[in-house]
Amino acid sequence: MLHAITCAVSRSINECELTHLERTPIDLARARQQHHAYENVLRGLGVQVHSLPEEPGLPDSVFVEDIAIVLDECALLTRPGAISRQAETNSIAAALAPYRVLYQIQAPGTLDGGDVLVASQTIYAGLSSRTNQAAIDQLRGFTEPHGYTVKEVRLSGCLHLKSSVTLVAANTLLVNPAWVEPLNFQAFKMIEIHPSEPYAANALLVGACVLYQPAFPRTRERLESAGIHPLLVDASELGKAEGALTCCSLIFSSSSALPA
Ligand code: CIR
Repeated sequence: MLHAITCAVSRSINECELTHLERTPIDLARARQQHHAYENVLRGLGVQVHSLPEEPGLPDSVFVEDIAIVLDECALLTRPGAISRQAETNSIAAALAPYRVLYQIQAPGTLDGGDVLVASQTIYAGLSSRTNQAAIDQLRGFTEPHGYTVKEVRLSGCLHLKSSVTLVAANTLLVNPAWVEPLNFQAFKMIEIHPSEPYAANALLVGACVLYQPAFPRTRERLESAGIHPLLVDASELGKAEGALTCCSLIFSSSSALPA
């Protein structure tokens, strides 16, 4: 069974962190409606959604992906690169504790989960304005004993690694080559986004299904030509907070729970 941790959109979302976007007003009711629809699509796929209550004082807390890396063997709580987000770890630690042994990134390391792409036993970690070398070294230390290999990836022009590349099938990546060098991922089949849709590389793979935003029709055509027919989920309001689809959940399997 797959689980997803989500967190309701904060009433303070209009005070969110922004790095590459100009601030524009976010309609809270619309953002919440889109977020509920996202949760319902996950439920429709048979995922058990653990929807955490709103955090009024944490504007970016809907973007739970940044707060933990959940592997089959353990979970790693991050130390988010934006100071305003560091208290988000408290509720996520409590939500994950029944399912995984927890580790945590320590200072001076900072890491956002959006910079971490797990593909089978390889973990790609983006060096970004949020994720530093000290944290990637710690990530390596926590995960290599479990058989993972951590590969560092350089980014330019985007917030997180998963703004520029995500999995759309076990062996296929959707990539924006303007933001990340595709040669980093030579083991994969690669679909490039349409250059007119720079934010189009963030898709959410859940089991064998791909969730995708209707805002990127030209890239969607490329997915469909490759035999990938996504379920459409609109996250345009959260996009104004520089979030996308992967950011809004932590998805993991319960088959590897804590040792008895
Ligand atoms: C931030 O800047 O931290 C939030 N406003 C957006 C985070 C989006 N998260 C993600 O892409 N994983």
